[in-house]
Amino acid sequence: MREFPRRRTLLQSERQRQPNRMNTQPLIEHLTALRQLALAKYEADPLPTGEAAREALDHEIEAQGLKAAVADLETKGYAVLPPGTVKPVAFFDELRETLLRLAEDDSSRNLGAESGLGNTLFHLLPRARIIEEALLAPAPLALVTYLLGYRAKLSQSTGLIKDASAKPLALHADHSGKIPAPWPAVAQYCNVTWVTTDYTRENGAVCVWPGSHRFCRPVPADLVMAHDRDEVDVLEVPRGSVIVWHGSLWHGAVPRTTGGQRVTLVLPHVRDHVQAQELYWATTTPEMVERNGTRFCALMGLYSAYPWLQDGPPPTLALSARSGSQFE
Ligand SMILES: O=C(O)CCC(=O)C(=O)O
Ligand SMILES: [Fe+2]
Repeated sequence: MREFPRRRTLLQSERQRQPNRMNTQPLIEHLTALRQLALAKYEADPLPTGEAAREALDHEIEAQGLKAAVADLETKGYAVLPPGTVKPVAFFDELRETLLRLAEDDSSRNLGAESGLGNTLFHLLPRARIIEEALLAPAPLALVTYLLGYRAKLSQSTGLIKDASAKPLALHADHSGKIPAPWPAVAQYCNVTWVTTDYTRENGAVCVWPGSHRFCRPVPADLVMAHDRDEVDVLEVPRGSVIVWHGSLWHGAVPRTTGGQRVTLVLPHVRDHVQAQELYWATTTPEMVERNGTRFCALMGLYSAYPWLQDGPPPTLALSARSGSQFE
């Protein structure tokens, strides 16, 4: 007896909410249009699947001279691509100037000086074409493929600008706070760091605990400020270098003790099934898809099985990583 009026009240309040309910049609149309374009790209130039993915990657590694870098990823958990191997140093200079210009007019909610990350600029890809060029640079992209497969997605495009007072960045693994431990041996997340100002100890370089990606565990609380331990190496690498690391690698940054700025572009990626930190399909335009290839569409998440709205699973569903191959 008392149930009936209560249900009515619920229905009424639901109806009252209806006028304010978000109209998802424009989102559905945006995503469908992007996926249709991405589908056409895929039909013209498909991504490898299953065992063919491993073979295609082997060829890329060979052709680009990345065998030593791959060995470093396996044994140390990171690899450094030295100046001149990814892009000319002038490209890194342009990248630095772009990041500094973008910082003048940036709405990112800053993480604060205490975080050790410095002035942090988020979601830069739509803001400058040079970020797109960096994203598609073949050598680091091949290492991303090695760690996360051909359907890896861009997770963040972030500028880090550290001034003279930048604090140390606590040792951590990028899988921390994202994936429950023990972590699988196969990376779920990887970091591609573009070094646009020399990394020295004084300049607050990144430091790493080589081999720690094999621990498959977060950094224990008593080691998060262990930057000075013997096991930790400071990566003193010149501007023009790119560093790639496995999401389980323990790393941080030493404090800055010199003037000027340390300027870095960070392009973390995730596996197909992992949610990217930034919502790339929302800012991906048809023009961006048109001017790029299949790989770019994958990086934007356009072949991922998810997300969907009332329209249900996308027409690209069968193109997501499905075979179980770690390189797919
Ligand atoms: O460049 C740095 O200070 C390290 C940033 C970091 O930990 C990361 O990008 O994962
Ligand atoms: Fe990190």
